[in-house]
Amino acid sequence: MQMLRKLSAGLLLLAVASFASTPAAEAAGQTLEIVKKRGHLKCGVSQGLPGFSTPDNRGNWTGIDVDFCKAVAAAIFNDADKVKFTPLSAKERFTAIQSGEVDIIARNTTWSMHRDTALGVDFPVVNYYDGQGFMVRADLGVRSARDLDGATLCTNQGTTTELNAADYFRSNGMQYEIVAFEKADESVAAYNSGRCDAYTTDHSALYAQKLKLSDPKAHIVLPEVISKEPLGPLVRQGDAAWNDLVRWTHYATVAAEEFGVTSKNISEMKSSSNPSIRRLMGQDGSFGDNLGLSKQWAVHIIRAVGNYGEIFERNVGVKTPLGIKRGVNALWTKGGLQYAPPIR
Ligand SMILES: N[C@@H](CCC(=O)N[C@@H](CS)C(=O)NCC(=O)O)C(=O)O
Repeated sequence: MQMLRKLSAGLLLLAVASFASTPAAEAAGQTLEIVKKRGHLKCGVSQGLPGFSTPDNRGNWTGIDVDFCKAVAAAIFNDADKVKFTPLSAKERFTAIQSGEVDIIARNTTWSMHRDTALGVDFPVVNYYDGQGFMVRADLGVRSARDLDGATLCTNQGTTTELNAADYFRSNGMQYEIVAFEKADESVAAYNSGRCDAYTTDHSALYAQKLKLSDPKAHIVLPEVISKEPLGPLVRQGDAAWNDLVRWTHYATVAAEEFGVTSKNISEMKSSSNPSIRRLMGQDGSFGDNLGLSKQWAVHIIRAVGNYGEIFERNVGVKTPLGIKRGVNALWTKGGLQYAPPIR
């Protein structure tokens, strides 16, 4: 009995301690209420990655990940500007979400099993399917990653890149050396100055960082994709409603693209008789209410940032300096992986 009492007291203590030590425990299940009360969303982004999250010289942020947070702000406030951006290094990002410093991170972050299960965070959805690659100076004469035996690689600390490189070189019986910097600009500068033979990171980031080199045309991205890097927003673990809101914010933009709803035709689309479009627009059903939002949540998102295709093309597409093709990020109906579960 004594034993049992001790045990249950111990368990209670453990439960209290683990609740108290849960980062921002008071926010569990209440992130949306806290954000609404505060009047803006706190969004963690990169320290500057063109096409994904980058500030201009007046401090205005743009990019796919920036648009993701703007979309969440639009869904909540019908105002895409109600968001404050916090630049975070790759290493800092997990602590920032765990501690409650930000409500969401949209920072070209790979959803991996370790991160999802061991870091107290959740990955609601993938907003950009990517994979790791290499960039080299064209005059190095290397045209395939298989020619990188003995190379020195520049990369960033706290990213998935080091382990992927280790796996790739080991499984191909190749030698390499890696130099990892905390700040992305340090690794770009080191590569630019010739400190490394290759720069390795996500393919999208290679295209982005290439723009920062003194002579971008003198560098090529090698064809190999050596890993899976499903990039997406992350939230603190333990708030399923917030997780839903973030997930469906992305799916609203994908569904809009599937149905041909754009930021330009959204007003006409509101009177569509297509039942799927009517549900997305909040004309039928109570999908917004179920998320704790207004009926027109998706209209607010699409009006502010557009559908997924518009977001992609505006920030990283073939007409931007990054010049990335839709590839695996095309809609599933066009051979890609972007697929929204039904809104019904
Ligand atoms: N997707 C990978 C890599 C993400 C990453 O941080 N990449 C660096 C290298 S390009 C970066 O985004 N730097 C921009 C910055 O730190 O501002 C991960 O989640 O670990």
